[in-house]
Amino acid sequence: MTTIARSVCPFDCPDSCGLLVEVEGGRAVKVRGDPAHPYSQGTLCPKMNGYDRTVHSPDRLLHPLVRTGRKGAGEFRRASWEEALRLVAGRWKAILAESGGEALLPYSYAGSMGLVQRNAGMALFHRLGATRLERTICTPAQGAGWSAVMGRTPGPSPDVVLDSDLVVLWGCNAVATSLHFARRAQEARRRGARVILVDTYANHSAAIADDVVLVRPGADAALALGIVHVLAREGLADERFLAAEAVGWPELRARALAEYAPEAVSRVTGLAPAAVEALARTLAAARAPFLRIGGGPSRYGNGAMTIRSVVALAAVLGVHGRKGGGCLVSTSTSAAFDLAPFTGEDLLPRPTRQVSMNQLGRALAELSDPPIRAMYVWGSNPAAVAPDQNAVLRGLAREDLFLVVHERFMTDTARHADVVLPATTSLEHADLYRSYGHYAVQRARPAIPPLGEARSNWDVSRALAAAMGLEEPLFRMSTDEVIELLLARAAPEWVSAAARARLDSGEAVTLAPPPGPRWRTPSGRIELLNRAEPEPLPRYLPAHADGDPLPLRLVTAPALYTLNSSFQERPELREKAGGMALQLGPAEAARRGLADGQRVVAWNAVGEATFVLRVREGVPPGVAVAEGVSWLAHAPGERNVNALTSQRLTDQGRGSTFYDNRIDVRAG
Ligand SMILES: Nc1nc2c(c(=O)[nH]1)N[C@H]1C(S)=C(S)[C@@H](COP(=O)(O)OP(=O)(O)OC[C@H]3O[C@@H](n4cnc5c(=O)[nH]c(N)nc54)[C@H](O)[C@@H]3O)O[C@H]1N2
Ligand SMILES: Nc1nc2c(c(=O)[nH]1)N[C@H]1C(S)=C(S)[C@@H](COP(=O)(O)OP(=O)(O)OC[C@H]3O[C@@H](n4cnc5c(=O)[nH]c(N)nc54)[C@H](O)[C@@H]3O)O[C@H]1N2
Ligand code: SF4
Ligand SMILES: [Mo]
Repeated sequence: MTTIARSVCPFDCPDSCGLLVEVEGGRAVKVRGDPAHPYSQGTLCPKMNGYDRTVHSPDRLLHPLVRTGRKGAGEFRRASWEEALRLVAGRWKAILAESGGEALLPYSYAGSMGLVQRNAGMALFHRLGATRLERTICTPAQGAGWSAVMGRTPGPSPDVVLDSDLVVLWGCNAVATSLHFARRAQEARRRGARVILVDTYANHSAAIADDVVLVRPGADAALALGIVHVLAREGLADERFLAAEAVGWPELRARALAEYAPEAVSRVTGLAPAAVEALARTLAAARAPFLRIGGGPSRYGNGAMTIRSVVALAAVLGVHGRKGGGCLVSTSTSAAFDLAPFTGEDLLPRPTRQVSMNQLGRALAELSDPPIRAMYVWGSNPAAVAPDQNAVLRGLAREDLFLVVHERFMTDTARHADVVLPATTSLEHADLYRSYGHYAVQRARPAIPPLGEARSNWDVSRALAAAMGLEEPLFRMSTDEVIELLLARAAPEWVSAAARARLDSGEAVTLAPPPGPRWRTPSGRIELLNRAEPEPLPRYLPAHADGDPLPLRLVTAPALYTLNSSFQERPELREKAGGMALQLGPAEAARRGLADGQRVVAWNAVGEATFVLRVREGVPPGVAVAEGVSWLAHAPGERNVNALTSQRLTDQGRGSTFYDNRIDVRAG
């Protein structure tokens, strides 16, 4: 007999698609899109079509494991949960007694985006007084750039774009990373809109664009301000909108006119002055431009200022005042929920030290008083995804580091563990999902029972709390009770009683930002000038790699068939992805005597990695592109692209700078 369960895609993707899971005899036999989901409307990306093969993969971890070989060798024996929990609690207690709580480092990110499973370890580690992790690997600089101009103004609904006549994908490979936004952009295009891609190379989204504008990596602030210059000079800014809704236009205008003439911008961006002028005129001529700003331009030493400059440009165009116009960085569903009763900051004995997840290598090597002696990883694969891989791997291989990893698969991180704990997939546990790309939220119940002895993040957290002798009532709550708590504490102006009832029935519910001032900034207007910022006006700042000596800027963008290091358990997706590739344009390849398909080594001061070379027209001179972060087991040189990325941080938000590095390439 086949039953059908509703669920939600748990991955770190703006789409948070609705799923229908066909279940037979406790197995998920097919996963497809839920036509009733208001945003994804029944379609899934190629990764999630086939999620049943991830869930029932022969490589799933099904039992706790204890290390038998040397660190990182991947030799383990099976253990019971009881033994594993006793072992972990015993070691933690000894370390806490000798060195204090800060010797413990939890490391987690977005394996699951569910509010419960994503935050499941927080209360436990707060209670233990552990070192705190700054969860800043993704796009904190993007958020900082938005809020410098827009404060807490909610992002627009992505559906607005359907009425736009000019869609700009600005550093956003929507076809790969937000498929259902790409579909809306295509729908707008069918209705007559023009689509422009502003990126560092012709990525998969070039296929849905009318124009592709290639800008030098890290130079978008100069481009945005150059466009502002042309708008100001030619009287094309939306003066009426600016006079009514913004502060600081005279100041921004003066700066743009003085410093960002197309000729000056050309030197920084690599775009001809005429191209900057043409783009400005196209934007100004549109009735309702919609700018979708991706995370790409924010992952640089100047990332926050770059996003701030593009968000300021959107205001100068007056996009917010028009039907179909808008500027979407992310949506604002996080404001609907109060996680504090669950994450338990109040359990912290004192404000403990914080470590950036972008500087894990440094933390494991350099921290003292106390050094990090134990690490607990869940929902993340730092051996593959964190920058400066050699430093991370050196740290994880430390014989004196007690490493516990809670995982679905034997990742490169899990391989280094002393104790591996098996994790459920999203079909095996309950959760509450919000989205950062639209406004629908949904509650999911388990579709199938846990495989083997796998346990969810929250269940393991509770079990560890019990093994440590912690008695707070929170640690006795079931997952459903936590979901009830989060829903009960949800802001009523976001989640009404009627919405709540629909959520309980498993439906996806589209929330609306509560009524409030149009611009949620201190001045009540859009802040082109913001004196509370370290710099009152947007400007172009150099990126870190501008000072590096090597010739190629390395863009390490997301891949189509993987999501960060996830989905590599699936041979058919690996085959489609075609291996770990480095893309160069024909001129850069020829200059080095390199040919398509050959093995190459990319190198810089941080490290080196081996790739297969792909020679592609869409990659401009001075740029190299590597899509995706491979499992090291599938990497020809046992290092992936993150052996080439650095631990340097963004200008604001202490974010990652994954795209802000230079390399050179030689035959491998
Ligand atoms: N298939 C797939 N989907 C994913 C992911 C994945 O890895 N694969 N990752 C998920 C995650 S964690 C996130 S955060 C989201 C969003 O993931 P993001 O990383 O925010 O992805 P995009 O918004 O597509 O932005 C990447 C694009 O920015 C471009 N870019 C890089 N530097 C610059 C620059 O200086 N200027 C300009 N104009 N463009 C630049 C890159 O070339 C690339 O095309 O996607 C999620 N979805
Ligand atoms: N070079 C380069 N590096 C990057 C990026 C890039 O663009 N370029 N992108 C960066 C970005 S934007 C991000 S957000 C980070 C993401 O980094 P991570 O959040 O570490 O993402 P994943 O690689 O998907 O790893 C998630 C892991 O969680 C596991 N998992 C899934 N569900 C569960 C669960 O319910 N419980 C437990 N315990 N485990 C689970 C999965 O098996 C997987 O191994 O990577 C960053 N790294
Ligand atoms: S598009 Fe994103 S949210 Fe939708 S199924 Fe694919 S990974 Fe999941
Ligand atoms: Mo991310």
